[in-house]
Amino acid sequence: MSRPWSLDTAAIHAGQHADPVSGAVMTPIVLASTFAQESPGRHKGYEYSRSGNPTRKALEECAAALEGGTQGFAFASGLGASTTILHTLAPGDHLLCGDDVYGGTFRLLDKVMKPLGIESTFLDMSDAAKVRAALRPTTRMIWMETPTNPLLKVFDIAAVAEVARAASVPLVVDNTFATPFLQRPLELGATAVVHSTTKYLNGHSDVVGGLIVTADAALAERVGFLQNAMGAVPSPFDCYLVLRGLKTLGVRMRQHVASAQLLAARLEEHPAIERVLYPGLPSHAGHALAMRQMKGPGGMISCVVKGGVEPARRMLERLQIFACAESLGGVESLAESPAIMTHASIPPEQRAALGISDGLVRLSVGIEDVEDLWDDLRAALA
Ligand code: P1T
Repeated sequence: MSRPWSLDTAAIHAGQHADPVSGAVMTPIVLASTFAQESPGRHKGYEYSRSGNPTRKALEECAAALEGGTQGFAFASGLGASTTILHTLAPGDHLLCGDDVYGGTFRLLDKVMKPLGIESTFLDMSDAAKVRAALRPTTRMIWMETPTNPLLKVFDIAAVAEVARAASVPLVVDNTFATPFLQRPLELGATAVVHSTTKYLNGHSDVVGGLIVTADAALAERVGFLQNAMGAVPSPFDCYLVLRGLKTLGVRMRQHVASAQLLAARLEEHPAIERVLYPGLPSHAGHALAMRQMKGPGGMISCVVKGGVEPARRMLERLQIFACAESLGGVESLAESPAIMTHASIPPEQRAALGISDGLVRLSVGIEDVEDLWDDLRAALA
């Protein structure tokens, strides 16, 4: 075939082959921790399951195809993936990070990497010139989420990638919120993509996992070494579940986007809501960029409930279909308070400076019937 597979086809077939022994069309879950060698050092490509596992390999190849990279690496959690790629840095290195990131990523940089001698500067990356100005002679990595968690800011990947390229520094994009169906950072010049597969890629809220994908051979070699040397690898069963979830990523994302778009527009009109943050709304500061950079504005909505923390808490208590829970990206709808839950590890002054107010509610719009979801939101806000 001359044309490369579209993402819907790659999600179902890339890295996956009928089992040569039985003909099974689904990737077997190979639970073996170790693999027999014909003679010491002579084997079928697998020695020990931390170093490599056939089920994991299928997931890694599928993820690499979806992101347009050459190599994928699977991890036991999104933070496991982040921790591993951050260990390509050395003491004395500096990292530039987008100012709005998952609370756990902030905590990893501030409480784990900083004591190891890797300092981070957090800044709004809306203006690539400010990113350039913030570079230090010791800057060795630029990191961003877009859309960001939880404020759904949209940053220009190509513009920041150009700054990174000129400085010979890798740009790492956490593509968890967008997924490769909506945004392909490597095509826009990013060096690597990281994911929490816990979210949309698995999509069913029954796995904690992570991924790194890159097309940079030197980085891939280093990450492959660290994956084995640091050992934050996922179980074969979890790899199987993510691989299974990936098959429906396209259909799920189309529904997440359609439903979120409708609910965001209705919430914006609701008298109990002060502000809606959703890249698909013309009122959003990053709307034009999102329309250009993404195939759809995603399934996440953040909104500020009028009156602050107490009305927001009441809303979260009253919701019936939306579960009040951390995480996102599953088929079921979730709602949460970033200030109390996912971003509590960010100091209150910093949260306030960023605009993560106590009345902020983050919605992960699932694929239930959208009118049922709207009735649920309306009743909770009444
Ligand atoms: O939870 P884990 O699989 O380790 O992934 C961490 C992570 C990384 N990047 C982004 C953008 C994330 O949102 C997360 C995890 N986030 C949540 C649990 C949350 O509710 O926001």
